[in-house]
Amino acid sequence: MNPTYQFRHAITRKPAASITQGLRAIDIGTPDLERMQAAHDAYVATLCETGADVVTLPPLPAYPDSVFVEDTALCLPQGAILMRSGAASRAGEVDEMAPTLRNHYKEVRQIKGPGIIEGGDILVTPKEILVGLSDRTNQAGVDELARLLRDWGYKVRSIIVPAGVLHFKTDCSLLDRETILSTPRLAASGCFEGYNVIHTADGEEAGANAIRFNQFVIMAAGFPNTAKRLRHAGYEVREIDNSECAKLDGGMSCLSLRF
Ligand code: CIR
Repeated sequence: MNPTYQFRHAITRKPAASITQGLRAIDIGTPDLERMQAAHDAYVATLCETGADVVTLPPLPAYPDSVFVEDTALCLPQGAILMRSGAASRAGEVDEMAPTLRNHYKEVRQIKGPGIIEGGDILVTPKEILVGLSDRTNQAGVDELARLLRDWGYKVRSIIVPAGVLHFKTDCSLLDRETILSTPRLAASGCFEGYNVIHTADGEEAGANAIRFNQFVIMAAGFPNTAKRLRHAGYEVREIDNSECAKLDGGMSCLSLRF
C-alpha cells in the first residue's frame, strides 16, 4: 500500500447555498448550487467505487468555500496537521474539520502561526513533501510544517508557485510513485527534477488539478487531450464535471482529504 495515492478514507463536505459568495480570482459567473451538488455527488460516488470509506460532512453556510476541505489539513499515515488559512474568510474552517480528524487519528497537530499554509499547496510524494509558496502559503508556514513533521521523518521542500496560480496543486498532481502531471509553466522551473513529468496539453492547464485515488486518476472533464495522454500512459481516468467549482478556482484535489 503506497500512502501517497492508495487510500482507505476520504472526507468531503457538501457545498452550501452560500457557495455563491465563494472566493475567486476573477469573476467568471456565479456557481450554480444544484449543478455543483450533482458534480459533488459524482465525485463522492467515484471515490466510493474504489472501496474507500467516504465521510460527507454537512454544508457549512457560514463558510462559502468550505466545500474545498483539502485546504484545512494535511493527512499522513502518522497523523494529521491542521492548517492555517491565508484567507480571512476561511480561517474558521479548520476548527470545523478538527473533530472529524480527531475521530480518525490519534495524533492531530496544528499550525499555530504566525505563518500561513493551506493544503492545496502541499503535494506529498513517496520521497518528500513539496510545498508551494503562494498567496495562501508563506515560508513561515512551511517552516512550521517542517518542524511539526521532523520526528515523522519527512523532508519538506518549498517551491515557488507561478504568479496568478492560486495553489501549487492548481498546477500539478501526483499520478504514481514517481510521476507528476504538471502544467508546462510550473514544470519549467525544474522543480520536478528526478520525477517523470506528464505535461497538460496546450490550453488545458486547468486540467492539472487531478487526484490519483486508488486505481483512478480523477480529473475535471473538459480537457480531452490531457485525458488522452493519461490514458495512453496507462492510467484509468475518470472525468467529473468541474464547471461550478472552477468558477471559484477549485478542482478535484480541493474537494477531499485523503488518507
Ligand atoms: C479559495 O479561493 O480558497 C477557494 N475559492 C478555492 C480553493 C481551492 N482549493 C484548493 O485548490 N485546494
